[in-house]
Amino acid sequence: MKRFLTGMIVLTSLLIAPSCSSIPKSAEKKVSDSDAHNTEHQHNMSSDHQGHSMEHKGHEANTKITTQAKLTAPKNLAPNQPVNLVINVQDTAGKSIDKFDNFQEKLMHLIVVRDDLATYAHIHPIYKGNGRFEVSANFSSPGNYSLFSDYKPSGQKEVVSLMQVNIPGSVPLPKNLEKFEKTKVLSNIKVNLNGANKNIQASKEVTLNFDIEDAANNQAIKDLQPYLGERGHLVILKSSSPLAVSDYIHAHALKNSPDGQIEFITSFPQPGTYKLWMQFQRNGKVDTADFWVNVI
Ligand SMILES: [Cu+2]
Repeated sequence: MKRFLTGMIVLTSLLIAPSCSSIPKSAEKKVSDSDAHNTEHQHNMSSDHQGHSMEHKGHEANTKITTQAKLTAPKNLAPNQPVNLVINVQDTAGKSIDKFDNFQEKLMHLIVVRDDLATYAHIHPIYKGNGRFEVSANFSSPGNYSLFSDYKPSGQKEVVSLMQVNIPGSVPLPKNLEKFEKTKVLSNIKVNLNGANKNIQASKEVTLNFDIEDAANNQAIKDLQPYLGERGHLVILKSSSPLAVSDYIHAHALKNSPDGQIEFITSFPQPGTYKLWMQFQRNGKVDTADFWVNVI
C-alpha cells in the first residue's frame, strides 16, 4: 500500500536551451540510487529513457553537467491536505549543489501534474541553503504524480529534474474525456487559443497566440499584469506513460504582443497529444487556461 515510504526521486536533464525556449534538448538521465523502496519505479524510468539519452548525447558532450533532484515526502501521504516536500539538488556523486541563479524571479519552479495530466500546479519551493528546497504541496486526489523541478545551478543552463510521488487511495475515474476546445472561460475571462485549429506539426516552430477577452463583451483585456516577470507562462506536457523530462516544455511569452494577447513561439518535439497550461495575471490573481492539442 504505502509504496513510497519516504517518497522519492529523480531524474535529471540539463537543458541546453537558448535562454528563452525551454525545449528539452537533452535527456541525459540519472536515477538516484539512494532509495531501495523504489526499485520498480527506477527501473521503469531508466529503461524508458534510454533511447532519449542516446539520441541526444552527441549535442552536448562538452557542456553536460548532470544534477539530480531528490525528493523526500512524509511517510503517510493523503490527498487534499498540505504535504511538506523537501527537494535536495545534488551532483551525481550526491554532493549538494548550493548556488542557484534566479530565473523568472524564482530559484526553482515546480510543476506538479497527476500523470494523466488532469491536475496542474505551479509552485515555488523556498531555498533553505545547501541544496535544500522546501514546499508545501496539495495533491487533490489519489494517484501517481510527476513533479518537474526547473532550476539553474549558478552559472549553468536551466535544468529540469523529474520526481514522482504516489498518493495512495482509489484513483478517481477519469472525467468525461476532455475536449480539444480552443476556448476556455475562467470566471469572467475568456481565453482563445489561436493557431492550433488544425493539427500542429512536430519539430516545427509554431506560434501559439492566446486572446484574453472579457467574457461578457468579448473585448480584449488590456490590463494584464506581468506574471513572474513575463506576459504569461506556458507549460506544455506530452501525454505519455510514464512521463519523462523530455515531455516537458516551458515556453516563454514574446515581449511585445498587442494588448489582450499573449504569444509564444515554441515547437513540439514529437507527434502526440499535448496539454497546455497558460498562466497569466490580472488584478493580482493568476489564472490558468488549459488546452489539449494534437501534434502530427
Ligand atoms: Cu514558476
